[in-house]
Amino acid sequence: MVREGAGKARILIVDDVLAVRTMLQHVLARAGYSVTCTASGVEAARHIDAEVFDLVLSDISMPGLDGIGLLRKVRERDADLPVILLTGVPNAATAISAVNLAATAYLAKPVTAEALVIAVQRALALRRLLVLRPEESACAAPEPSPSASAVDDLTASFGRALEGLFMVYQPIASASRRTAFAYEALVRSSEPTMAYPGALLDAAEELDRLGELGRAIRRSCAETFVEADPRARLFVNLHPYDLLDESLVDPREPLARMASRVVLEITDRARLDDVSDLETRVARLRRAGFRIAIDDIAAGYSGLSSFASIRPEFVKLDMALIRGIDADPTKQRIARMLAELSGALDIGVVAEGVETAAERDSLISVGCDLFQGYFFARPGAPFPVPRFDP
Ligand code: G
Ligand code: MN
Repeated sequence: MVREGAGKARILIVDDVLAVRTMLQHVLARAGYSVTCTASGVEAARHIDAEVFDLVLSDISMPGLDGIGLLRKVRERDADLPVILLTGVPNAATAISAVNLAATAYLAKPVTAEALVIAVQRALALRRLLVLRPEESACAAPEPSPSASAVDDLTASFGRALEGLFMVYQPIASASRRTAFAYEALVRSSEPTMAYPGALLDAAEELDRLGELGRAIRRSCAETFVEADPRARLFVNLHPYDLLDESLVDPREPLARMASRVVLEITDRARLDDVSDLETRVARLRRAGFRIAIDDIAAGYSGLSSFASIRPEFVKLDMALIRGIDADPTKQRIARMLAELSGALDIGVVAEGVETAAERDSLISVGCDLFQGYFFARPGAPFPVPRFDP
């Protein structure tokens, strides 16, 4: 789990509740980290003064120095040390402080062992990116190469997939205005083995043709979208690779020409860690007139580091957080916190994957207004009309 050669990453755990501390220690030690446990913010601050850590994992509400106070102390000494905050009571006030003090993640308890380890791995990967010299990062083992005939087959299918490429659209509905605020474009292909984005993107990646696929998608979007209601926006998914493609901001490209109506979605799930100078690249997209959405903000890992570094105009809540939210108080608290945090930062919130009226109503009651999901409309030919009743 922990990279060879880098030594064991050192993690400082801070929680005033013994049972939680023990659980965190157990999970992270089993994942291969070197773990130090402390029971208070004050004790943790003393450790940080005396020793070197690679990551701090801290509870927020603790007597004496709380998690936010500890984070502030950490930032006075070290601008980049990853800090993951954990809380049983997610709320906008602590989330805003966490963003402003550049916490790496803000996790709501109870957190699963898997989500915790993923958050820790991501935080450490971000840190590595900041401190690594380029020659050190180029040491991954080469992947076995597929046979020549397999590559030929894939090339042929991918060629057919590009020829048969088309876009479907799913409305993003405003419940208060009862209109389609925007449409998300989703790629499809008439080539049966690559009908959906997963297989299509895998093939493009395998064949090193992601740039070509991205440009074909953007052209197809622009062609169709000229027929949409001029007030509607267009949400378009980007692959992290597209961030490196100059054609995205080339004013001769059709999508760039309609940039003021376009919101580019960058997924919080993808390996954004791989994209160097993400902030500079995002700034270029903004100068070209695009707006930015962070896609797939997840239930376990709320991507606070991307809130802070990208400052998106929109965030999209992942359907894992939406599914069954009407019967799940923890999900409601997280969604409320994200809606309040976004409101305070002037970020629009889109709840994705809404399938029932009960999910919709629960989301309205925690402060959401923009919705996407089968309840409103399935993705379809341009342009499906959202339903609002019952
Ligand atoms: O990763 P991204 O958020 O772009 O994915 C959107 C995908 O989610 C699309 O493939 C779309 O078909 C699917 N989707 C949209 N609405 C719903 C929904 O209400 N339920 C489910 N299960 N999937 C949905
Ligand atoms: Mn999307």
